[in-house]
Amino acid sequence: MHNAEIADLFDTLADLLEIEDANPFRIRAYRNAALTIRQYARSMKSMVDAGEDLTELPAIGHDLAEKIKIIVNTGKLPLLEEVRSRTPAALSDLMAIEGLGPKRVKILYKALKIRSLDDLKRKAKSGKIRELEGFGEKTEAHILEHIERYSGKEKRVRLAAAEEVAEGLCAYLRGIDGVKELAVAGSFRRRKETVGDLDILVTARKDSPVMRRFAEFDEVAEVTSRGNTRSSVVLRSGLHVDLRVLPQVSYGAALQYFTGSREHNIEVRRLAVKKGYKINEYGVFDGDKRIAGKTEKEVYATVGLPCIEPELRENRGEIEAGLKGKLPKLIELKDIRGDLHCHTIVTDGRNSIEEMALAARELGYEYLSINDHSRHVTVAKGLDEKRLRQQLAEIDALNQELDGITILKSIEVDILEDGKLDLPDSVLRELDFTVCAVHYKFNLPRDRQTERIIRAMDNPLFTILAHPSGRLIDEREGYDVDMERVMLAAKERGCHLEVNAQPARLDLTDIHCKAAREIGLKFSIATDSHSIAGFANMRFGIDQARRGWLEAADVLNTRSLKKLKSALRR
Ligand code: DGT
Ligand code: CA
Ligand code: CA
Repeated sequence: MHNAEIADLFDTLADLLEIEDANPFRIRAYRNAALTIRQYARSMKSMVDAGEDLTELPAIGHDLAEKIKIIVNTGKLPLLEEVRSRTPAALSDLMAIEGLGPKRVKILYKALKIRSLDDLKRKAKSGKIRELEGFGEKTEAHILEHIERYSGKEKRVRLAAAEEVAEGLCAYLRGIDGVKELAVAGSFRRRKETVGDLDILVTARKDSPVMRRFAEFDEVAEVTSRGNTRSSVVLRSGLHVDLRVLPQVSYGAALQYFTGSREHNIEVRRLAVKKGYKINEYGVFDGDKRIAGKTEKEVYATVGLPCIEPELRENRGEIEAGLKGKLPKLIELKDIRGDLHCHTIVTDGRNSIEEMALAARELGYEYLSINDHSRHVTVAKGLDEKRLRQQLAEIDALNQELDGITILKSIEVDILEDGKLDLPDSVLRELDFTVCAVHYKFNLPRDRQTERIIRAMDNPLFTILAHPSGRLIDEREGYDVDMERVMLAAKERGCHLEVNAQPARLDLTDIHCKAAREIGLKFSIATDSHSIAGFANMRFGIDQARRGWLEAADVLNTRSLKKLKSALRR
């Protein structure tokens, strides 16, 4: 049992109890325990095996310590089984729908008596969902779309996890005799935060055994279909993979078609039809004549478009922008000059300030800010004023000593429930800038959560709002907040937003990123690293930012140190 699995059990328990209207304090206790366990550096199992006292961990009392022991020893949480036995099994299916947390599932369960996905689908189709408070037409459409997807029983996988699987598989396929070109298309290529399945395209010599060998890949659990040009398998990890073998003349057309999104392709086809052409995965045709197909670029050119970056292909305005020659020049990883959010061993990280700084220098960064937690957050050892000052002195000393990297003084300071920041202005004023975050009281009503954040921004020492929605992909819904109001308030006050690059966060979302850019906000793309290994996540933040149409100029940490400092001043 890994910590993440133990944490999942407690989170599931909390979700079900919330649906049952159990005591909110109890629910909170289980959620806090899950949080502690998930981010704890040592494994619960090793601590239990060594007979260590788990009650020393934050948020873990005797009762929870006992439950953890039972989980470690039996793999099960009896209380969860009990609660499960008295609630419909479909509740966890409902909860698995993106955007439906316990709060909304509870409403569906209580108000509409929904007991299964089929129930939900029927009610959504008859327009009953939109009438519920806090739902609306958009959510209803979203729910339907997801049920259709889930009915193929595929589970969405985080991009970073899919990538690990894809790397091994692609290396294997590339090594097969006669394979020429290979690409992973679909949502993976669009760098969507989760993928439903992998869509792999290859071109190969006629006699290549690629199809046979694909089915023989080590990690294949089941071959669901097999043909000469297309096969599908399910891997042991649960990920579905489609492989298509294409003629070279169609490679670009297929890449375009299978990269999608479907919504984007519909618009591209509309343009082709307007010009009297036919477009499909084999090429663009004028009558019987293929006029494009080898490369994506020539496919787009036939409909009067430049080659649109895969991350933009969501039919969110890229077609219009492309026709007008107004596509953004998207940010790239190499534009990044430093990281503006990381933790050290002083709070819940694993490395010292110096180790973090040296690793950042190794990456070619000009600067790195240190953003340990303030005291209110549930991690142990949050900084108070005195310990923050000690850290600042250490940073001064390191800056004297180290060449080639500047350590910036910062913090990840909690936004308290009343909108105050967790440390006095007198010490915050000594920092280069602040990163401010909501870590608790996720369940405030929308208005109060929104007010809380805006009040915090009223403080002129507030610089960047960290992981603005608070969601964890696949684990936890964000808090309920009016993001547009938060964005407008940030703009008015000269505050900035973070694009958190942790694969489980990717927060801001792509859509919010784009909206914020349109408002004129600036962004920090930051890894929130808890060890030097975490810096490698920057590229996932870049992916998300690109999906949000960001250019280098929109992003603070593409600037030189001097320009960064002036941009961070309010
Ligand atoms: P996913 O797998 O759910 O994360 O999302 P995608 O975008 O990878 O979707 P998938 O795997 O169903 O199909 C891959 C691409 O193939 C999709 O983005 C667009 C294209 N495609 C699939 N079916 C259709 C279709 O019926 N019409 C059009 N125009 N394109 C399609
Ligand atoms: Ca796919
Ligand atoms: Ca597919």
